[in-house]
Amino acid sequence: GAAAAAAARPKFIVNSPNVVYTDSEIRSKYTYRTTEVTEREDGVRVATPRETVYDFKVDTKLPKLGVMLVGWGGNNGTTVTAGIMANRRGLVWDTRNGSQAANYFGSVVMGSTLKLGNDAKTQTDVNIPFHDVLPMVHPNDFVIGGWDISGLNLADAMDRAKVLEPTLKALVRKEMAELVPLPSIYYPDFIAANQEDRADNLIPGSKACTAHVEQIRKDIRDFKAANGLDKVIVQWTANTERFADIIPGINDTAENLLKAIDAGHEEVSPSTVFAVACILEGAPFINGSPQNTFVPGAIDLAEKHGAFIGGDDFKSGQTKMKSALVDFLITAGIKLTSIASYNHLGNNDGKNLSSHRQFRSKEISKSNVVDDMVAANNVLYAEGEHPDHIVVIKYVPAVGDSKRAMDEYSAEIFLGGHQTISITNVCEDSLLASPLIIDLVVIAELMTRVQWKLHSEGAEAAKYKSFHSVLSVLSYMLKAPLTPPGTPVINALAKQRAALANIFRACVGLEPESDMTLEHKLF
Ligand code: NAI
Ligand code: DG6
Repeated sequence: GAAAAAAARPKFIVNSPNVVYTDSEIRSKYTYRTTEVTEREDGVRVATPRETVYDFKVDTKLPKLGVMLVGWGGNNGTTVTAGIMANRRGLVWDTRNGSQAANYFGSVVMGSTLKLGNDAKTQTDVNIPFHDVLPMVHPNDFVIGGWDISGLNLADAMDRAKVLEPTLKALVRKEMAELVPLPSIYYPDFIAANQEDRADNLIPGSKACTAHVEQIRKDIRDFKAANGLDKVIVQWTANTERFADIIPGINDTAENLLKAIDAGHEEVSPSTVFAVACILEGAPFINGSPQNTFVPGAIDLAEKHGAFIGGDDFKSGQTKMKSALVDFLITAGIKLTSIASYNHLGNNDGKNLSSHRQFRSKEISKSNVVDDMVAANNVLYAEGEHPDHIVVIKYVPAVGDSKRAMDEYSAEIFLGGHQTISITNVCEDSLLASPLIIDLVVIAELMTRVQWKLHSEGAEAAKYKSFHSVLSVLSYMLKAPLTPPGTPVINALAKQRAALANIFRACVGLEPESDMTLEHKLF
């Protein structure tokens, strides 16, 4: 609300000639250092340090921010909404283990810190909340709305989800009951047939059309106007859809995609229609499910409109662990030889994924997450060699939202020895995903306020531009990170987090955190 109106006061000041603070901006001059590698004729590699000097500019005025969720009445939608309400109101509720206060555990932005530097006197680390590195919207200030093909109000929908403690539900019930999802678009072929009985809140029409795009755009504009918002970010947390076929002439270019929608082509999914509407409306759109919402035509359209998109598929539990553990094993020089990942869960997501085509989308996003780590280690793996990797998901209604994930990793160690690691991960799926939904919104919003130019382009304000439309900086939160066409995908969790932290450090003119700590080694 009111807190969001003024430019946020920085929580620390960078004392450097390269950093300038104005009433509405932080400007920094930043030298990006890389290493260029070439190969000589005799096969010897030559590594040459390179420098590029950038100017960054961050608009420090925080917008009044709207968040619209597609699939608002689902387990994630209701949980994140109630969770933010609980935090905003500072709620404390009774549980069988005593009283529990609202918190933002599991959110990188709200629950983690980063090292700012060393204390001048003691040389010990000074850590700050991640949220303070740059001015970021506080999730308590989000205005939340959205769409669902099920018309239940959010109080009844949270009962259906069976995620939250009854004592917490009692405290938010009245406010939740006032929230009712907008009707949505439903093309039955894209989600499991077993979802049909909840589809009672629909915009008429069962295939893509321009009227659907226009209705969603209007919904965004109306939500913005009704709540006096400066900006809206839209996130798909609706059912996993099947993959759409990529068809030349239909969804391969922006122009063809728009024509295909207009012609009612059956291969355009609801999530792509939402993406197109958001791109045309200038609302950043993030896909939290695994399907290929961002067909080439959608990416092309985003680039043409300079609109921000991000995806795919929240990386919450098993895969997050995998992208940390596999990175550890392979960078430790241990040869991972197989991963067998079993999941069973009993929520509506599990029900939808019990249908083969929707499972296949999830199988793909869960399976590609180790490729970059394997490819990077040409000591352990020959060209094209890959560990065995299987992903199994089964629907077991009785366990509800409490997802069970069981993983067995096997590896080859010194002199032909074997190491087998088994992990069982049990937790409420939506309590892991909700903080990611928050992080994706906060970071995507921040990225709309960051601009850059080459320092050599001079002081002209007009030269500043935005980051690429595809926000790969969101990769940490996503299982199958979408990256600008032709650029590498990074799945390793530590690298993803370092990119996030170091890009934000660069925006305030600080060097990346190298973890060399020479100050504690050379004296
Ligand atoms: P859910 O099934 O409880 O919620 C999905 C909601 O989307 C339902 O309320 C459904 O009625 C609605 N819906 C379906 N099609 C729609 C459409 N075209 N327009 C508007 N609403 C529509 O599922 P949950 O657990 O909330 O998960 C949501 C998505 O997030 C799933 O695709 C899931 O695979 C994905 N995801 C969840 C993670 C987690 O940890 N919970 C992690 C990674 C991804
Ligand atoms: C079964 O795996 C259901 C899925 O929707 C997952 O729970 C979700 O994708 C989370 O995946 P992960 O691998 O990050 O735990």
